[in-house]
Amino acid sequence: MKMSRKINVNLDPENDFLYHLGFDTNSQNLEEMFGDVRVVCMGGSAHRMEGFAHYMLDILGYNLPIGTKLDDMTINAHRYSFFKIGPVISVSHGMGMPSMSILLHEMIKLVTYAKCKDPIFIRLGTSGGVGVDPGTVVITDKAYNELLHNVHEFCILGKRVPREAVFDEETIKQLIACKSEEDSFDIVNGGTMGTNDFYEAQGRIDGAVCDYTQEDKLEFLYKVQAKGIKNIEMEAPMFAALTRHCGIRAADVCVTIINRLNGDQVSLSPELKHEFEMRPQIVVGRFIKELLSRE
Ligand code: R2B
Ligand code: URA
Repeated sequence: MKMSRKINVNLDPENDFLYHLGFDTNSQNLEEMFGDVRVVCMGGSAHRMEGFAHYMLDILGYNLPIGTKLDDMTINAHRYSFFKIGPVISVSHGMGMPSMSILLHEMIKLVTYAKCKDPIFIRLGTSGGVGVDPGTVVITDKAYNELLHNVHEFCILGKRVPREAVFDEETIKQLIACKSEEDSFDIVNGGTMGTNDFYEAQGRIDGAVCDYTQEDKLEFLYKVQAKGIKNIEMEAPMFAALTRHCGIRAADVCVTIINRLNGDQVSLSPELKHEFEMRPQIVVGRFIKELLSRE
């Protein structure tokens, strides 16, 4: 199914500054720079997304000319870290919806100005599992806000605006099909709750303050689980809603680093953290290889 792209009619394609990326349509030819992009991969940490860029370089079998290295193309903007590996972009989005939404607005404008054909946006993240084993990869179908509604609700011009927060069905199916018999981890499909805070909004009792009991927390987490929600993170509703609103295919692929029904503290060894963080990369890497092999 072809998605139809909806974009702001106020934009001047000849004169737009993607301020937080440090690109502009005035002095740069974005079509020449990015017209070949098929997949935009985003993740919270700059370090992880640089690692993913190297991983993609490796699995796509690209060789950099001797004496060169992968450079952060947005280094002068000092906000996100951004790498291009052939038709793949790997860019960090920081933590939470405000940070990711700024990146997303500018990335959607970038792929539009660059005339990219049906680009796919994927978030590779970490999350807290709800009744699933740590290390499980969750591919989100519906995103839920902190009130457990399947919308992203935020304020525009002093009014609450709810937007549908659903990811692209076809992309989800294709990502699930990337499971291999040899994998030592599960891939599950389900709901994801996205919150505006890591501690109280996720019902943790180990923040700097906590005005509820362990029993209140578990009552809430069981309610979350009963909705079909498999994990909790901090970006899914906004990501699903903004991409859907613009007609961009998107998917959220997150590994769980804790089962929240068993506790709050994340105490993984650096080795296990790295192993878990590689899992979304492995799945998305297979998805991209398969996509490019079909084209
Ligand atoms: C998952 O991990 C981060 C918080 O630790 C946040 O960006 C998220 O969604
Ligand atoms: N990221 C979150 O937002 N929550 C968790 O519990 C783990 C990672």
